[in-house]
Amino acid sequence: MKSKQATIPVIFDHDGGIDDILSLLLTLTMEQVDLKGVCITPADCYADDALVSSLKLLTLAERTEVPVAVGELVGPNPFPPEWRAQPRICHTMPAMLRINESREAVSALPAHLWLKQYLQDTPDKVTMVLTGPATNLAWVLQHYPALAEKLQTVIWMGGAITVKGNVAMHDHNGSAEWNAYWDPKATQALITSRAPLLMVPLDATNALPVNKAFLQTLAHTDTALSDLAGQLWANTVTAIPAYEFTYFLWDILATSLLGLTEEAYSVSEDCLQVSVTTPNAGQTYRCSSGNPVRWVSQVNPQIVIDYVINQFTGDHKKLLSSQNVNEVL
Ligand code: AGV
Ligand code: CA
Repeated sequence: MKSKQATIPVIFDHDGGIDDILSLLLTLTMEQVDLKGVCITPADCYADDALVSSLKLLTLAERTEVPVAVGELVGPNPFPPEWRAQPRICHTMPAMLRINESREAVSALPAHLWLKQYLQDTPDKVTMVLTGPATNLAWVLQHYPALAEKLQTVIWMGGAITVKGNVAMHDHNGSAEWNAYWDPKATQALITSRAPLLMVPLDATNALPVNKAFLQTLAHTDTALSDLAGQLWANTVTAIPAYEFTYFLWDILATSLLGLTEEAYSVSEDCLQVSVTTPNAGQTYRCSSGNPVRWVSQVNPQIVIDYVINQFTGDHKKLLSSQNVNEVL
């Protein structure tokens, strides 16, 4: 990864969950990130909600020229409707309702075709951050494998390699992570592709629960931006099934890799395989031969938490400085 000072062109493909929306907000606080486009995968959300929330945040950050493309490809294993409905809250909170979102840069193309076109046209390599299933990028890599050369790094939140998964379905043995399970063939296509992948699996994110201590620390920074983030996170504490802090910094960790220094995490490299059949569809497991894949195996939780809270405090940033947020909100 480039140094923190260099500009990183980034395409952000998310699936509209509350932490996906928080992750988009996080990228907008990063001065080194040059956001080139936002793709939406209609997985852990309903696409309309994800679109409105994305547009509101881009409007807030005065980045209304950033293209947003809505995905139309879907995986075979849908997310529970209760989870998909939950993120509507993101654009229904007063602070978000007050933002009059611009629709000027909504793409007429579905996300997979917009992404193909962007990669074909760009002379420069781009980093992708995927915080949902890899369906859009997998389609591009399957139909246009040479476009892998346009990718600097693909950071993907997904998979569970040496730990148990988080899928609890009647026909599943619990070994898969949800983003990998939603579209197991896309997961397989990504992992076996020539794309320079850096996976962020549950192995890494399990060390980062969104607990009361984290929310309390964020709340005490007491800025307009940290309040917006804290209110979004507050809506996750009733996440089904546990009703208490079952959320983790899943997508947030993946996004933070754009800004974290290497002391914050360690990377392993292994050959990985993906199951595409029951009862372990979407399981990502190590094997003895195949394509080596880099994955984040450990994090220093305190460094990650300090980084995230500092970004959301916002008073040292030009974009989304506390003052700016107060004016817009
Ligand atoms: O498996 C983690 C992924 C992340 O991309 N998502 C949520 C994050 O956006 C699926 C998920 C797992 N458990 C969930 C999830 C829960 N309790 N509620 C909503 N989504
Ligand atoms: Ca997600």
